[in-house]
Amino acid sequence: MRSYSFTHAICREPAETIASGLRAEDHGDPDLATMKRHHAAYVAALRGTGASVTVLDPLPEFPDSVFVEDTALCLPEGAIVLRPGAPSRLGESAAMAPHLATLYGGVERITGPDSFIEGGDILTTEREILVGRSARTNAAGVAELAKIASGWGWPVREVHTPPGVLHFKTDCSLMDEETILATRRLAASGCFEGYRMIEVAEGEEAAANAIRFNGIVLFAEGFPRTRDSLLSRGYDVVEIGNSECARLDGGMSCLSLRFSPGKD
Ligand code: CIR
Repeated sequence: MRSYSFTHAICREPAETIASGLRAEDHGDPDLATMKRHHAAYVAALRGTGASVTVLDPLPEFPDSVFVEDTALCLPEGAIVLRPGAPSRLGESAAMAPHLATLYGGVERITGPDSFIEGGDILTTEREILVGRSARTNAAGVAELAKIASGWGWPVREVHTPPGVLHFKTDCSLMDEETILATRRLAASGCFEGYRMIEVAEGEEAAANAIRFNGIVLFAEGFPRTRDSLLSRGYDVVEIGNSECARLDGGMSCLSLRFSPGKD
């Protein structure tokens, strides 16, 4: 399954400047030592599936650089280096590009000066790529991405990230080739027609940002009703502490790029 079977992942250690990371609302600064502990558990869970996981050195000049997902879209056919819409994060993509170029033998890039797109707004399913327009991802960014990905045979569908929500995937995740976990507000928008839906429990909206990675679902700790609903459907759920990333609007998907270079 190309949408959740992966041979590789890339993560980046949180930097000592993490407390300067972006956030929509201030709930206090993250604690670096706790975040590092959670990050190590996350990396161990990815590695536990047999994938080769590269952990890059911290980049103190970019406080949000632990959230590597926003820098690129990685497909079996190639990697596309993105242009984050947050000005303080633009340079993170350039720092990621050489690592992807080594693994893929080259990369594509979003280049338009007015094109912005972040990986958190991109959900790759088995049959298509959904991209949510948001405060970070604009029409020009989606159009550039669509041109490259459609050349590789991927349908790209533009959808909308709910107002006030950071990224499209803040509110949804792929569980398997036909199933999506989502908040009620996003599921109600109708963008998942044709998929089987699992709604997160009311009051557990932050549980919607999970990741299916090979045989497991990495899932933020602290959302027991949604966790039990996934367990009862047979998913192998691995809970990971997310208290510190959550202070910066981050979740499970943001912490890795997941891919299988060169498979088609
Ligand atoms: C930001 O606001 O850009 C970071 N503090 C959080 C990024 C989370 N990334 C993601 O969900 N893909």
